[in-house]
Amino acid sequence: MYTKSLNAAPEARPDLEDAEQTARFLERVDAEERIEPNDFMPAAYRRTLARQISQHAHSEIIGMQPEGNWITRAPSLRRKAALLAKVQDECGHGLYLYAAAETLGIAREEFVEQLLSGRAKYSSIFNYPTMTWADIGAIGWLVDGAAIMNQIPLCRCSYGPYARAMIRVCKEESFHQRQGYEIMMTLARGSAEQKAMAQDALNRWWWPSLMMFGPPDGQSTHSDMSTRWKIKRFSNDDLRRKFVDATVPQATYLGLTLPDPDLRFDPETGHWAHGAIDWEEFRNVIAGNGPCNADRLARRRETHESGAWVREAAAAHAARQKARRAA
Ligand code: FAQ
Repeated sequence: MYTKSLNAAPEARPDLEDAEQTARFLERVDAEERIEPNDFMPAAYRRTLARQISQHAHSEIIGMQPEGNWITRAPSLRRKAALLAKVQDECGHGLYLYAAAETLGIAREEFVEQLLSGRAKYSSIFNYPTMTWADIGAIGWLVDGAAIMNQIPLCRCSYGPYARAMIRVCKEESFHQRQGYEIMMTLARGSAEQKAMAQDALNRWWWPSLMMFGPPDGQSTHSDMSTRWKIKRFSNDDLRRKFVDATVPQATYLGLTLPDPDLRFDPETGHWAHGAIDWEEFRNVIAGNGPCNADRLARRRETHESGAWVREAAAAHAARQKARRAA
C-alpha cells in the first residue's frame, strides 16, 4: 500500500512552539529562505500547506475525468495522442503533489481517504461536464490558463517541496494551454458550425474558470495568513484580474465573444473589469451540488477500488526488493 514519506517531518508539537522559534521562522520567510520538511514550522503553517497541497493534488486527479471522457472520441490520431499525454501529465502532477504533501508528515492514504469520503475539497471547475470536443479546447485554453496564472507564483512559495513541484507542473501546463488554444483556433477558423461549437464551449467555461481563483478578497478565509507566510503571493482577485487581462485579447484573436455584457476596459486602472460572478453557484458547487460532483467522486471511488491489486502488487514487489537487499 502507500508508504509514508521517508523524509516526513516530525509531528507538530504546538506545545513546543515558542515565540523565539516562530520569530526565527518568520525571519526566514521574510528573507525568502525556503522552509524544508525537517525545519521548524508553526503547526498552523503545516496545516495550511497540507490543506492546500492536498486539495491541489486531488484537483489534478479528479481533473483527469472531464478530459479523459474525450480520449476515445478525439477527432484525429494527433489530437488523441496530445490529449492522452495531457491527461497523463495531470496524473503525474497529482503524484508530485501528494509526495510534496506527505513531507508534512501525513500519509498519502489519509489524503486519499479524505478525498474518497468527500471530506476534502478539489477545484470547483472539475464538476462541470464536457459536452462537445470544443470543451477540450476550452479547458486547455481557460482552465490550464487559469491554473498557470495561479501556479506561477507558487513556484516561489516558501515551502520548498511545493515550490519545486510547481516548476515542473507549470512547464507542462504551458504546453496544455497551447494545445487547448490551438484546438479553439482550429474550430474558430473552421465551418460556421465549428465556430458555434467553440463559442458555446467558451460560454459555458468562462464563468467557472473565473471562479477557480477562489472567493473575492474580502471573503477569502486563508489569504491573509497564506500571504504573510509567502505561500500566496497575490490575492484571489489580483490573479483573477491578471487572467482576464491576458485572456481578453486571446478571445479577440479567435474572433469569439466573452459571455459578459459588462466586460469593459477601465482606462483608470489599466485593467479589464468583468461583470458580477455568481458566487451562489460557486458555493453550491464546492458544497458538493454541482452538475457532476456525485459522478466524479463515484468514478474516483470505483477506480480506487479496482486499482487495489496494483497497489498490493507494488507493495509486495517493494517488500521483496527490500528483503533481497537486506539478505
Ligand atoms: N474550488 O480562503 P480561500 C488545475 C475553497 S489545478 C474549490 O481563498 P485559499 C490543473 C478553499 O479551499 C486546479 N474550493 O482559500 C488542471 C477554502 O476552503 P477550505 C487547482 C475552493 O486556499 C487543469 C475556501 O474555499 N489549483 O486546474 C476554490 O487561500 C486541467 C476559502 O477560500 C490549485 O489547487 C475552488 N475554485 O485559496 C488539471 C492551486 N477556491 O479549505 C486537469 C493551489 C477556494 O477552508 C485539467 N491552490 N476554495 O475548506 C490555491 O492557490 C488556493 O488553494 C486557492 C484558494 C486559490 C484555490
